[in-house]
Amino acid sequence: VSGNLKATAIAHPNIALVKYWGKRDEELVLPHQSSLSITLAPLQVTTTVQFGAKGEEVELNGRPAQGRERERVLETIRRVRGLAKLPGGVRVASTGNFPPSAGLASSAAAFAALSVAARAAAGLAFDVRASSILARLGSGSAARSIQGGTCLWRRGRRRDGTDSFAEQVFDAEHWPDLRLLAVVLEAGEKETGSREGMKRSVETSPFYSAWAADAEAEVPRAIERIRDRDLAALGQIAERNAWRMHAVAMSSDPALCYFAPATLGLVSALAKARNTGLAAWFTLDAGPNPFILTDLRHQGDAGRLAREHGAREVTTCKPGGDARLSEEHLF
Ligand code: 2P0
Repeated sequence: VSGNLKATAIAHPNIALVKYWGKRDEELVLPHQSSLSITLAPLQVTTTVQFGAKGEEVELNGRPAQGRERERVLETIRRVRGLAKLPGGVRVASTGNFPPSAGLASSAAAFAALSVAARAAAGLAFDVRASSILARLGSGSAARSIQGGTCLWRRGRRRDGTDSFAEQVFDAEHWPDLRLLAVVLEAGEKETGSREGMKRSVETSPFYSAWAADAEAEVPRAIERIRDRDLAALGQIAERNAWRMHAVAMSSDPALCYFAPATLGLVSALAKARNTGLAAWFTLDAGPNPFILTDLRHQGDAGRLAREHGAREVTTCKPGGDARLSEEHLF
């Protein structure tokens, strides 16, 4: 891995059950509240980094990265270069096995894979905390994709962010029957990205501080439900946390509504289906495409319900493993 200053890493995205929505420090990507997520297999991003190249070359899904996207990748690279005191240029290539615009948290997997690959290419030892902090600086939710299973991103207290990183609470084998269905109702980029949306909520929602306090208090309760593998109780927490995050978004000025009509249709149908025995709950990030939280026994029925209510695509995910190094370099 070291020696030729090149390394490749693979990381899964994650879905938050208690969500991150709002920064107390935008520069350092420090959240107002802790969040809790499940790492998602088989979705993954593979990234190869090589230091000592000529110039700075960044290729994402087969195309040269442009503008802000390219800049964010190079910021992560420069942090590692500074730590390892490496001269010269860099070459980065990254590819995912799912479309980046489908709302499947691709930035989380991308910055986690980039952080692990860049540190390894620079000859730095693998370190969960350092990797999680580096990933966080690229994109907050990426802090939670360094490890597999259930990950807790503690908000931390320090101004320099050295105590704001994610760690595994339960590994991927803790709950092998858990299923998370990624439901694509609408493809395409959302109008207002998470970064801008959460900033607007912090600055303008009259409910913001209530949101942050409530989410913080939900984290230990959600951890207990996962410990007990209590799907119904966990589903209830996940749904109410998603509703509350969206209530804060909707109460921002101008209002942010990430629901599409089809989102509301599916969410209502899911609530009805639960009355007739379907063990399935939803969660929703900053876009119209929900995830359905269910288990092995109910994944078929939950997937059918999603398709009956407008899903173009349903990808069945389960808890995934840690970000890891690979010998199969992209170049
Ligand atoms: C989450 N989201 O906890 C929440 C729920 C979206 C809704 O983290 O600005 O790409 O790069 O830190 O991590 C998506 O926002 O934002 C996100 P930045 P990020 O997964």
